[in-house]
Amino acid sequence: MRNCRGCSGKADKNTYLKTGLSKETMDKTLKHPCYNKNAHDNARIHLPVAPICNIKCKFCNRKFDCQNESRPGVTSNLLTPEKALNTFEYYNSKVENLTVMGIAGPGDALANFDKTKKTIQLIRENHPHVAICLSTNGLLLPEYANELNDLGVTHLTVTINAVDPTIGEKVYDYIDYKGTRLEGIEASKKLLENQLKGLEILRSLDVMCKVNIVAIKGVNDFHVKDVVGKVKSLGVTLTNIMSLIPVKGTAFENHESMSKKELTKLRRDCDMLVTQMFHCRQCRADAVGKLSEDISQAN
Ligand code: CLF
Ligand code: SF4
Repeated sequence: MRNCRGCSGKADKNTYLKTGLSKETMDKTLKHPCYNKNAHDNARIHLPVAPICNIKCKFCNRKFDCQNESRPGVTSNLLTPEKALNTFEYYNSKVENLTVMGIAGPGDALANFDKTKKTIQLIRENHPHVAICLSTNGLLLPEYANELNDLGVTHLTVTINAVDPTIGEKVYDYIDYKGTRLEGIEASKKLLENQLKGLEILRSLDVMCKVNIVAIKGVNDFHVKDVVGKVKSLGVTLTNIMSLIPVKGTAFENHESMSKKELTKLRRDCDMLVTQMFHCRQCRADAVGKLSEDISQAN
């Protein structure tokens, strides 16, 4: 069985050769600053074309960017797919080594599938050498995984905050799925089912994936290792644990965040199971530049 492959900062070309991915995807991974920490001179751009979300995480205030991938703070400007292409071209002429186009909100990339699809098509047609990277909560992943592969998506992040629905219901308020709103445990069960099914499908495709986990003290932090173990059993080889950022107007607005030390310890513990990302910047849904140097607010 082929794995849903991730890679790590430790990985080199020989590592990727074992993955079963195409040479094109392997080459793009080597130039992806999130998937390969040695690619720190490469830049990525997030094109904020996806305003809607189909779930409600209890830590999310929809005035801000999706916290499952991005740091909250300010609302990103929204772009149409055509404006997104113009924005890409503007920055492509200014930023060296712009090798990745990501869609990371401000809502969910797949909950806005038409806009996401059009944006991917425009970038692929005009800039085929750029890696196409999406992040999603995974609710619609079983429905779209094959089409994403056909569209040329090379990298995909699924955020999974719990693999036990009784813990999941403490993280998620509801999901909107196929015209029905599910709440509580029913919501977290269906979300988890689709996230895992989506990862299963990705195993057979030419898409490198990682799993993000938002660690919330006393809610799911003690369970993060279980999440990492579960996704490892599905072939995932790179996970990214991020600390909750408390946001005003949410159930967790006064919740204590993990300290840097606690986060590093959790990442190190989980690194024994699956390679961890230690260099995530929890960037904005409209971030541009190297991970260490977001220039989105400078222009
Ligand atoms: Fe963007 Fe995410 Fe793709 Fe990277 S970010 S969609 S995988 S191109 Fe990277 Fe930013 Fe961390 Fe995300 S540093 S928040 S992991
Ligand atoms: Fe908010 Fe992202 Fe959760 Fe949607 S998936 S509710 S945008 S944090």
